[in-house]
Amino acid sequence: MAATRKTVATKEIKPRAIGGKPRIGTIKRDTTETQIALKLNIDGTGIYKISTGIRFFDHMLELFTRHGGFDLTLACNGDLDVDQHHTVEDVGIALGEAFNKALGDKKGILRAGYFVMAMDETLAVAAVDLSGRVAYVVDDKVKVRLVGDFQSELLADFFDGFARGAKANVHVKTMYGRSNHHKIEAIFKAFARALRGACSRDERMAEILPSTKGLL
Ligand SMILES: [Mn+2]
Repeated sequence: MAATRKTVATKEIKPRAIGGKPRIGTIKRDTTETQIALKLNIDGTGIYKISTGIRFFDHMLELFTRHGGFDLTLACNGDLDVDQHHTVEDVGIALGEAFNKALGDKKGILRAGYFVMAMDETLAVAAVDLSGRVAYVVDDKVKVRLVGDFQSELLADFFDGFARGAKANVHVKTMYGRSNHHKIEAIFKAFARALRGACSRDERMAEILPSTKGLL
Protein backbone atom coordinates (compact mmCIF):
# COMPACT_ATOMS: atom_id res chain seq x y z
CA MET A 1 0.00 0.00 0.00
CA ALA A 2 1.40 3.29 -1.05
CA ALA A 3 1.92 5.75 1.71
CA THR A 4 -0.27 8.76 1.54
CA ARG A 5 1.78 11.80 1.00
CA LYS A 6 0.72 14.96 2.72
CA THR A 7 1.14 18.14 0.83
CA VAL A 8 3.07 20.54 2.96
CA ALA A 9 2.48 24.16 2.25
CA THR A 10 5.71 26.11 2.12
CA LYS A 11 6.00 29.79 2.56
CA GLU A 12 6.69 31.55 -0.65
CA ILE A 13 10.23 32.75 -0.64
CA LYS A 14 10.86 35.87 -2.62
CA PRO A 15 14.30 36.08 -4.17
CA ARG A 16 16.27 38.65 -2.24
CA ALA A 17 17.33 41.60 -4.27
CA ILE A 18 21.06 41.76 -3.74
CA GLY A 19 22.16 45.33 -3.72
CA GLY A 20 19.93 47.01 -6.28
CA LYS A 21 20.31 47.83 -9.92
CA PRO A 22 23.20 46.91 -12.21
CA ARG A 23 26.11 49.31 -12.24
CA ILE A 24 26.84 50.46 -15.77
CA GLY A 25 29.54 52.69 -17.20
CA THR A 26 29.62 53.95 -20.79
CA ILE A 27 32.71 55.58 -22.26
CA LYS A 28 33.35 57.21 -25.59
CA ARG A 29 36.95 58.29 -25.98
CA ASP A 30 38.26 59.79 -29.20
CA THR A 31 41.79 61.01 -29.82
CA THR A 32 43.89 61.26 -32.96
CA GLU A 33 45.44 57.93 -31.94
CA THR A 34 42.46 55.82 -30.88
CA GLN A 35 38.67 55.84 -31.02
CA ILE A 36 37.07 53.78 -28.29
CA ALA A 37 33.44 52.96 -27.54
CA LEU A 38 32.87 50.90 -24.42
CA LYS A 39 29.96 49.73 -22.32
CA LEU A 40 30.55 47.95 -19.03
CA ASN A 41 28.10 46.32 -16.68
CA ILE A 42 29.85 45.41 -13.43
CA ASP A 43 26.92 43.22 -12.42
CA GLY A 44 26.85 41.15 -15.57
CA THR A 45 27.15 37.49 -16.43
CA GLY A 46 30.37 37.45 -18.45
CA ILE A 47 28.92 38.43 -21.84
CA TYR A 48 31.35 40.18 -24.19
CA LYS A 49 31.82 41.65 -27.62
CA ILE A 50 35.39 42.90 -27.93
CA SER A 51 37.42 44.12 -30.84
CA THR A 52 40.76 45.93 -30.46
CA GLY A 53 42.50 44.74 -33.61
CA ILE A 54 44.94 42.75 -31.45
CA ARG A 55 43.64 39.19 -31.21
CA PHE A 56 45.61 38.13 -28.13
CA PHE A 57 44.51 41.30 -26.31
CA ASP A 58 40.88 40.52 -27.25
CA HIS A 59 41.38 37.03 -25.81
CA MET A 60 42.63 38.56 -22.52
CA LEU A 61 39.76 41.06 -22.29
CA GLU A 62 37.24 38.33 -23.07
CA LEU A 63 38.42 36.09 -20.26
CA PHE A 64 38.72 39.13 -17.98
CA THR A 65 35.01 39.79 -18.64
CA ARG A 66 33.99 36.18 -18.05
CA HIS A 67 36.07 35.68 -14.89
CA GLY A 68 34.95 39.03 -13.50
CA GLY A 69 31.28 38.27 -14.13
CA PHE A 70 31.06 41.59 -15.96
CA ASP A 71 29.45 42.37 -19.32
CA LEU A 72 31.66 44.28 -21.74
CA THR A 73 31.15 45.69 -25.20
CA LEU A 74 34.32 47.31 -26.47
CA ALA A 75 35.40 48.52 -29.88
CA CYS A 76 38.74 50.22 -30.37
CA ASN A 77 39.96 51.58 -33.66
CA GLY A 78 43.60 52.45 -32.99
CA ASP A 79 46.71 53.42 -34.94
CA LEU A 80 48.10 49.90 -35.10
CA ASP A 81 50.12 50.96 -38.13
CA VAL A 82 52.36 52.84 -35.65
CA ASP A 83 52.43 50.05 -33.06
CA GLN A 84 50.09 48.71 -30.35
CA HIS A 85 51.07 51.17 -27.64
CA HIS A 86 48.25 53.70 -27.97
CA THR A 87 45.59 51.02 -28.40
CA VAL A 88 46.58 49.01 -25.33
CA GLU A 89 47.15 52.00 -23.05
CA ASP A 90 43.95 53.79 -24.11
CA VAL A 91 41.82 50.67 -23.72
CA GLY A 92 43.25 50.43 -20.20
CA ILE A 93 42.32 54.05 -19.49
CA ALA A 94 38.80 53.72 -20.93
CA LEU A 95 38.13 50.47 -19.08
CA GLY A 96 39.34 52.01 -15.82
CA GLU A 97 37.17 55.09 -16.41
CA ALA A 98 34.16 52.85 -17.02
CA PHE A 99 34.65 51.14 -13.65
CA ASN A 100 35.09 54.46 -11.91
CA LYS A 101 31.94 55.83 -13.52
CA ALA A 102 29.87 52.70 -12.87
CA LEU A 103 30.88 52.57 -9.19
CA GLY A 104 29.74 56.13 -8.52
CA ASP A 105 30.31 57.20 -4.91
CA LYS A 106 31.68 53.72 -4.02
CA LYS A 107 29.40 53.42 -1.00
CA GLY A 108 28.75 49.87 0.12
CA ILE A 109 31.43 48.11 -1.90
CA LEU A 110 34.27 45.99 -0.55
CA ARG A 111 36.73 48.39 -2.24
CA ALA A 112 39.74 46.06 -2.03
CA GLY A 113 40.19 42.58 -3.46
CA TYR A 114 42.85 40.01 -4.21
CA PHE A 115 43.14 36.67 -5.94
CA VAL A 116 45.67 33.90 -6.49
CA MET A 117 45.10 32.22 -9.86
CA ALA A 118 46.54 28.90 -10.93
CA MET A 119 46.80 28.21 -14.61
CA ASP A 120 48.43 24.87 -15.25
CA GLU A 121 52.12 25.36 -14.40
CA THR A 122 51.73 29.13 -13.82
CA LEU A 123 50.65 30.96 -10.67
CA ALA A 124 49.70 34.64 -10.64
CA VAL A 125 48.47 37.00 -7.95
CA ALA A 126 46.55 40.26 -8.17
CA ALA A 127 45.60 42.89 -5.60
CA VAL A 128 43.29 45.82 -6.28
CA ASP A 129 42.31 48.77 -4.11
CA LEU A 130 39.76 51.20 -5.54
CA SER A 131 41.33 53.81 -3.32
CA GLY A 132 41.01 56.98 -5.39
CA ARG A 133 44.80 56.98 -5.64
CA VAL A 134 46.77 55.88 -8.68
CA ALA A 135 49.56 53.29 -8.65
CA TYR A 136 50.40 50.12 -10.50
CA VAL A 137 53.03 47.40 -10.25
CA VAL A 138 53.40 44.74 -12.94
CA ASP A 139 55.82 41.84 -12.66
CA ASP A 140 54.85 39.39 -15.39
CA LYS A 141 58.11 37.47 -15.87
CA VAL A 142 57.42 37.33 -19.61
CA LYS A 143 60.62 36.64 -21.50
CA VAL A 144 59.53 37.23 -25.09
CA ARG A 145 58.71 40.36 -27.08
CA LEU A 146 55.53 38.96 -28.62
CA VAL A 147 52.87 36.66 -27.17
CA GLY A 148 50.65 35.78 -30.08
CA ASP A 149 50.27 39.13 -31.87
CA PHE A 150 50.56 41.10 -28.59
CA GLN A 151 53.61 43.24 -27.74
CA SER A 152 54.18 41.88 -24.25
CA GLU A 153 55.87 44.99 -22.81
CA LEU A 154 52.49 46.74 -23.16
CA LEU A 155 51.00 44.72 -20.34
CA ALA A 156 52.47 47.33 -17.97
CA ASP A 157 50.95 50.14 -20.06
CA PHE A 158 47.53 48.51 -19.87
CA PHE A 159 47.61 48.37 -16.07
CA ASP A 160 49.10 51.87 -15.89
CA GLY A 161 46.16 53.11 -17.96
CA PHE A 162 43.62 51.15 -15.96
CA ALA A 163 44.98 52.44 -12.63
CA ARG A 164 44.76 56.02 -13.92
CA GLY A 165 41.25 55.59 -15.35
CA ALA A 166 39.87 53.79 -12.31
CA LYS A 167 41.89 55.81 -9.78
CA ALA A 168 43.04 52.57 -8.27
CA ASN A 169 46.05 50.70 -6.98
CA VAL A 170 46.66 47.63 -9.11
CA HIS A 171 49.38 45.09 -8.40
CA VAL A 172 49.79 42.00 -10.56
CA LYS A 173 52.55 39.45 -10.41
CA THR A 174 53.43 36.13 -11.96
CA MET A 175 54.90 34.06 -9.14
CA TYR A 176 56.25 31.41 -11.47
CA GLY A 177 55.44 29.69 -14.73
CA ARG A 178 56.83 28.44 -18.01
CA SER A 179 54.39 29.43 -20.76
CA ASN A 180 54.42 33.15 -21.59
CA HIS A 181 50.82 32.82 -22.77
CA HIS A 182 49.84 31.42 -19.37
CA LYS A 183 51.78 34.10 -17.48
CA ILE A 184 49.74 36.89 -19.07
CA GLU A 185 46.48 34.97 -19.02
CA ALA A 186 46.80 34.03 -15.34
CA ILE A 187 47.42 37.71 -14.55
CA PHE A 188 44.25 38.78 -16.36
CA LYS A 189 42.20 36.09 -14.64
CA ALA A 190 43.59 36.97 -11.21
CA PHE A 191 43.02 40.66 -11.93
CA ALA A 192 39.41 40.05 -13.00
CA ARG A 193 38.63 38.10 -9.85
CA ALA A 194 40.41 40.58 -7.58
CA LEU A 195 38.47 43.41 -9.19
CA ARG A 196 35.23 41.45 -8.94
CA GLY A 197 35.85 41.16 -5.22
CA ALA A 198 36.69 44.85 -4.86
CA CYS A 199 33.49 45.87 -6.68
CA SER A 200 31.30 43.46 -4.70
CA ARG A 201 28.51 44.93 -2.69
CA ASP A 202 28.75 44.58 1.05
CA GLU A 203 25.16 44.39 2.30
CA ARG A 204 26.06 44.99 5.93
CA MET A 205 27.94 48.18 5.01
CA ALA A 206 25.52 49.23 2.26
CA GLU A 207 25.29 52.89 3.25
CA ILE A 208 28.87 53.20 4.41
CA LEU A 209 31.83 54.53 2.48
CA PRO A 210 34.67 52.00 2.90
CA SER A 211 37.14 54.65 4.02
CA THR A 212 37.72 56.75 7.15
CA LYS A 213 38.75 59.66 4.98
CA GLY A 214 35.20 60.50 3.90
CA LEU A 215 36.02 60.39 0.18
CA LEU A 216 37.23 57.81 -2.30
MN1 LIG B 1 44.68 31.36 -23.58
